[in-house]
Amino acid sequence: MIAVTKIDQIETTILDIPTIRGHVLSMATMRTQTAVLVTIRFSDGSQGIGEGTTIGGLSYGAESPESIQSAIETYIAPNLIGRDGDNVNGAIQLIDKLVKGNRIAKTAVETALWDGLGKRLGVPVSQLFGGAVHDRLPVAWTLASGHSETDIAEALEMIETGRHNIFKLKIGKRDVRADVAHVARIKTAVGDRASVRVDVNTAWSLQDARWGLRGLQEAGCELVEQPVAARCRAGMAELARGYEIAVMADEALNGPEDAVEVACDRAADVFAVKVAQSGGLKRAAEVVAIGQAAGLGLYAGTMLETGLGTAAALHLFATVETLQWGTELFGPLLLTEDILATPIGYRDFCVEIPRGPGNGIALDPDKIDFFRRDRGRTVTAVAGA
Ligand code: MUC
Ligand code: MG
Repeated sequence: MIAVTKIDQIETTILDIPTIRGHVLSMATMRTQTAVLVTIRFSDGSQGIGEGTTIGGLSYGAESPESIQSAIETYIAPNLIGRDGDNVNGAIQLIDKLVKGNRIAKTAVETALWDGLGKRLGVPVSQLFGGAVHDRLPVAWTLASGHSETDIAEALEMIETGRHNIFKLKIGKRDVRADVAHVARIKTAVGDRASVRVDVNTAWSLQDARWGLRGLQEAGCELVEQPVAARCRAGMAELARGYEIAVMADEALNGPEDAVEVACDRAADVFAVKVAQSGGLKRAAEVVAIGQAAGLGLYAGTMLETGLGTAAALHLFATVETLQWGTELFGPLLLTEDILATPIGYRDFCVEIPRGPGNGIALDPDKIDFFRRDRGRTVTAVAGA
């Protein structure tokens, strides 16, 4: 009889880590990033770790760090304890049946399961998804200090040091014409040495967006991310049809079902595929497949995860044949401290895919102790269950 590796224990830990500068988004200014870490212990002594992270508390989406933790502790973990840890698909299907929404909470648990399975098999997570076809990927940086001059200085330094030559500017907080002028100043300063994109995080009305897209494309900006509300698919389709600048869906994409609707409505030229927003690596792979089949461009998005969630995402995106718009998997670089024992490599305008079993990374226990909000909370197998 083959011994089953059971899920014994699931522990969640909230970390609050300061950012290197204020990160000004249309809906919030981030000075701290909060990550929910999940550690799963299996009956053979192995472990898997995962991360569920959102942006700006509840200002970005419906899940908060605290709701992610409580969804895992109250509704997900008790249903997984005692189950086969090697059957990740079985766990995903069970949790999808029992828990609606809560995609980020599901992501944290699912990525820990893949990490555990990869470690037990001695293979990287990318191999569980069919194998990596890249060992590094282009990586954008987000300019979001709130000031054009500071952003320009930051961009020029990134170009000089070979860190980034793709910049995403966070706009939508100011008047649309002031935002266009800000983007034009930065594009003029970087010239042909870098490409410039913007993320409006849903802040514009359709009317604002018409002005905005015209001005942005004249300024040499190549892509606009989620200019209008997530539910405004008809507006996104009008903008995608009406202007040369590429229109990318982000907040509109919560998993494969949304991906089908956005693709059918031609409500974007590009998908920003976020693992957390998709509901995990498997669902993100499905969003990728839908985008590919619909002939859309692909971009690997981020919820500004620490090195842990970033590594998990890198393993999936390393398996994707073409990411026409690259990645923005720079999350660890926005934090004052890296929580990994060995940080992910960023050089030559690229991010390197970590090597080794599972996610190919290890946490630095001192950093975890330092940044944890409170003591780890644990759901353990009940004797006899
Ligand atoms: C978003 O909306 O894409 C990604 C990069 C960044 O700076 O913020 C995020 C969120
Ligand atoms: Mg976005």
